[in-house]
Formats: sequence, structure tokens, C-alpha cells
Amino acid sequence: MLVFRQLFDPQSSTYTYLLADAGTREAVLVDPVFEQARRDQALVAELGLRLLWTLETHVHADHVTAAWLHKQRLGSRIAVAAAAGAEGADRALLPGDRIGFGRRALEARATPGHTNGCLTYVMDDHAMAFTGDALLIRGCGRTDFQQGSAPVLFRSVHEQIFTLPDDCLIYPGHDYRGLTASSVGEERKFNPRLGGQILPQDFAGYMEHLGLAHPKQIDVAVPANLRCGRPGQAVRADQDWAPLTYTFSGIWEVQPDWLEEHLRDVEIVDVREPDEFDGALGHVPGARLVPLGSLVARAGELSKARPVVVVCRSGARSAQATVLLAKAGFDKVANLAGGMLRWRAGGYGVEGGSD
Ligand SMILES: N[C@@H](CCC(=O)N[C@@H](CS)C(=O)NCC(=O)O)C(=O)O
Ligand SMILES: [Fe+2]
Repeated sequence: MLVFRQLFDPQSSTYTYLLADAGTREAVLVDPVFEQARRDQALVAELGLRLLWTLETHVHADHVTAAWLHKQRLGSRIAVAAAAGAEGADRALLPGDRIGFGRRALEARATPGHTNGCLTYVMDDHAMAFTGDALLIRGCGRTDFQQGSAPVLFRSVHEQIFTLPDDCLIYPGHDYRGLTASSVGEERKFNPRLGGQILPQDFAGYMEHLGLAHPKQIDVAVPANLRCGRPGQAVRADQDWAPLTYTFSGIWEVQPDWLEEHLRDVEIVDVREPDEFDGALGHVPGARLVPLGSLVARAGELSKARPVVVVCRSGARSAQATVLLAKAGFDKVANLAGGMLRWRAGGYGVEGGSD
């Protein structure tokens, strides 16, 4: 019996997969996301599982892996393709390697083309394949950066994935439209880039004209993933007074919907300038104005009894403010994710401001 959960990161539209042997409770996570580490650790604990491995399908360009974080907190080991050239992995996978958990195992198949270290993990009974970005649902990973190559990807998909049984389910690394799974038979027939009668040269033409912007996180994500997600700075102490997320840049964040329901339980500190506080965006009801430049000097005005939520226009200055407050001895402090811009876009209540 297999325990199987498909998990989603809405920021990057990434799927993470939890697989475990229902008998021995030994588990693996495929493509865990840094910001979702707490969620996934809670699930592993609630299901009574022991995480043996985190497995990467490739060096991601759009999010940072949680492999290193899980290793620190749960003692799991990190596996990534030898061809990915990442440092800090416990196992450098070669094509044909098997990763066992209890009585079950995944086989690593080399499916380069999106990157040269892409792996597809195939379940021992060929019922499921975790294709990363080699094959997406009615799509595939782009081939315009990170050693991408359309002819190489075409061969990978046709030789390593389309040769699996028709009813083998495909679980991709991402989906941008809300689809969750497909099957080999379905993609062989209906994939508009790689299925049907399409030839390698048709595919190459298609891929040359995708016209996609580079992932927003690429400059942070690729170097971080080449270190298996080990941050450059020390990890800040845990906090659990709200459903907080810890970002790869070392900032604790709280989401607007939580803050709106807990306005009276926290001290809200707005670190913008006075003209912004009273300007068009308005401010969060009950917020206290302490501009970033005077925050350290005025930190004594704030109580350490209540958690502090820091706010600015976009969430950048307030992120820095959380670092300054932590240094000043505040141990419950978080940034309002996305600042006033996201607060206003979400239609949450404001004091002052114009419509
Ligand atoms: N807008 C996204 C970019 C997403 C993206 O480029 N995704 C890659 C996977 S890492 C891809 O291959 N996408 C294929 C597609 O969208 O067709 C971001 O900023 O993160
Ligand atoms: Fe990717």
C-alpha cells in the first residue's frame, strides 16, 4: 500500500509529492518548496511518516528547494541527478538508480532537455511517473535557458516517458492552469508539442517561439538550488504565533487574510514615511507609524508582549525592519507579505487613503 499526497505551492505553481510505504511509514518527498517546508513537515508528522529522502527532478529556476531545510529539521537525505552538478547532495543519482522507501521504490530515468540534470522518477509498478518539467500536462518545460535543448527533450520524452504503459499516470512538476495529473496515453495523443504525429523539427520550431519571460526568481533560485537550498545566512529562530512562512531570504512572513482577522492581537508597525502613511494607499487599521530610519531608536516604544507585524508599501522595507527588530530583541516579528499594495489589491480594510 502506498501513501500518496500531491501538494501545491501557489506562488510558483509547483507540485510537491509525498510518497510513503503505508506499512513501514518510510517516505520520500519529490520537489519540496522552501516556503512550504513547515506545511510539509507538519503533514509528515501528522501521517506518522519518517522522511528518508528528498528527491529533486532538476535544478529549478523558479523556486528554491526545501531539501536542505528538511535535512536540518527531519534528518532526511538529499538526492539529485549527478548531471545537475549541485553541491551538498547525499546521493548523486545516475540513470537507472532506485530510491527505496519501505517495500516501494522509484526508478530515476534521465530526461534531459529542460535542463541537463532532469530526472523522471517512475514508480516500481509503472503506475505513476513524476516527470518534473520534462513533460507537463499538454505542455513541457521550456528549453531556452539552463542547458535547455529541444531535440534532447524530444528524445527524452519519447524514449523514457512515452514508452511507459498508457495508463501510467503523469504527475508533473508544475501546472499553470489547475490541472493535476495526466497519463502517458493521454499525452501521447493530445500533447500539442510532443504528442500525435509531431516530428522533432516541429517541436524545435514550437519551442523557439514560446515567448516566455524569464522566471522572476531565476537569479536567486538557480544558485540556491545548486547548493540544494542551503541559505547564505544563518536561519532565524522558529516562531509559531501565526501560520507564518519562512522565506529563503530569511524573513518570517504573515499573509493579509490572517492579519485582517487578528488586527487586535498584534502590534502593527508601519515603517513608511509620514506622507505615505497618510497618502493614497492609506494604512492598516490601528497601525502605528514608525519610519524605518527611526525604528531602531524608537524600538523601546514597542511592547515585546504582543507579536509585531511590520508593514510598508511593497514588503521590502518592512522585511528589513523585521531584521532590525529581531536584532533589537523582538522574537515575535513578521513581515506583512506584499505590503500595502497586496493589502489594497486584496480589498482589505484601510484607514485613510483614497479609492
Ligand atoms: N512566470 C513564471 C515562469 C514559469 C516558467 O518559466 N516555468 C518553467 C518551468 S521552471 C517552464 O518551463 N514553463 C513552461 C511553460 O510555461 O510552458 C515565474 O516567474 O516563475
Ligand atoms: Fe523547471
